Amino acid sequence: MVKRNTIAAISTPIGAGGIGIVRVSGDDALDIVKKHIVLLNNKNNNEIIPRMAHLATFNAENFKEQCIVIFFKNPNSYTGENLVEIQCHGGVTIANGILKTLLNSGARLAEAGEFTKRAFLNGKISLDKAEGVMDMINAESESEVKAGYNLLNGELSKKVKTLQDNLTNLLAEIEVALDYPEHDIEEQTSEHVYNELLNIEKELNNVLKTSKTGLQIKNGTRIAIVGKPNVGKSSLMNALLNFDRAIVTNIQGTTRDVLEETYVYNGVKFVLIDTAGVRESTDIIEQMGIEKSLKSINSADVILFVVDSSSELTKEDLDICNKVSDKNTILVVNKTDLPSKIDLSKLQFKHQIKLSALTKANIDDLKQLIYNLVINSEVLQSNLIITNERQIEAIRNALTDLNYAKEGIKLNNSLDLISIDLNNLWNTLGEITGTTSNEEIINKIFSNFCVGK
Ligand SMILES: Nc1nc2c(ncn2[C@@H]2O[C@H](COP(=O)(O)OP(=O)(O)OP(=O)(O)O)[C@@H](O)[C@H]2O)c(=O)[nH]1
Ligand SMILES: [Mg+2]
Repeated sequence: MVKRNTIAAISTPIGAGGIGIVRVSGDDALDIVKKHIVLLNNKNNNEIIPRMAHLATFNAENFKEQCIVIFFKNPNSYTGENLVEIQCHGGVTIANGILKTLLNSGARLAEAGEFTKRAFLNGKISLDKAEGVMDMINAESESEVKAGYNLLNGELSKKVKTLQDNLTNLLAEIEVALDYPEHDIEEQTSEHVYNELLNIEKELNNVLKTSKTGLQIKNGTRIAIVGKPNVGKSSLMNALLNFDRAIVTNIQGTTRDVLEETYVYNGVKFVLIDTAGVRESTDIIEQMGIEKSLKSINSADVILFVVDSSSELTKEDLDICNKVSDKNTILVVNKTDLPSKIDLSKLQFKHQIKLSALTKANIDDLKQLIYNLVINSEVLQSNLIITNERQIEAIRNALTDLNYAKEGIKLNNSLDLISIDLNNLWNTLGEITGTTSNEEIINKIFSNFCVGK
């Protein structure tokens, strides 16, 4: 293992809380911590036994603290190095004081994500697993936690490893064919390699297919609420969120700017976008708002086209209808608590719901309808969903290399050349798990992690 200097950081959020954790990792981690602690139960001559929780007094520069010290001896630790965790009382000052004392005793402050980066560099964790950890920490919904956990659990790593092993076998097969030209099995070998490449392609495409749902899980499905003024768009936003986020009045043109807010339904994140009511207007501010409303129609995954059931349809409704009819639209017939005056025959939409934003009747049905419309529950149940842009890109690159290899075989290239293509593919697959990634990429990925992780 490469000798690296010892790093320290606070791993818990800064603020009042039950406990705070300061982590120290590196060859000298235990020696540095030992300078400042006295074990309270000194049966073993102040000896710190790995993986045992020791109650200790920590003598910080300007105060004393009672804490729990746990030592993980290399290589059996998160980072693969000697690692000490000091669990102190929560709050801003205590953990900071302990950290400061350690920094003045030979440790240096860890960079963002440096503990996990060391885990990666020491072979404890692959890049996709590390990204899984980060996805879990940043998750805003349970489906993101699940997807992150599956990465951490090695679902992607295992798949990549199997594909790489397949390639290794093919390379060995080519080697044999080249070593024994008298057996005349080149053509047969090429054909076998081609068929195996088709299998690998299928596997990669299956993984890639999950990324549509994966990105929806990560970024949230964008739902634009559109309609003419006063039909109850902002009321619908508030009803879906279950709190008063948007201003509601009976004045037409109340909403001027685009408002965004997130909600989670069935463990999946949705981003609601309330927009200004679309109509002809001479008011310059309102015009700008309306322009944004029209733009959001094009950028949303789902459109809730809201009409008011208590009044007759107008030209404004029909104009908006034309703009949303070729999109993924749900017709929302609002204000059903009032007597109906609307003739819906002019509005033909595959998905339609009648509700009242005021009484909240059928609001949950709308949430379910949106969910069913955009979430592929089969993918959601599967144990591997790709949510990460870098991983998606790496899989795409592997598919490009694979295509290149296939083309080579079709052109009757020699087995020598085919073996070069297979090697390239093997390396590109390695970028998914990080085994063949360059330092610059690795540094960039870990710099997005938080300090202390
Ligand atoms: N009876 C009844 N009134 C509603 C319902 N939904 C909204 N309203 C009323 O309709 C009026 C307009 O509601 P908003 O939510 O501000 O309408 P909007 O579509 O956002 O209007 P703009 O922002 O002007 O485009 C308010 O007085 C609401 O209380 C409903 O389901 N039933
Ligand atoms: Mg509004």
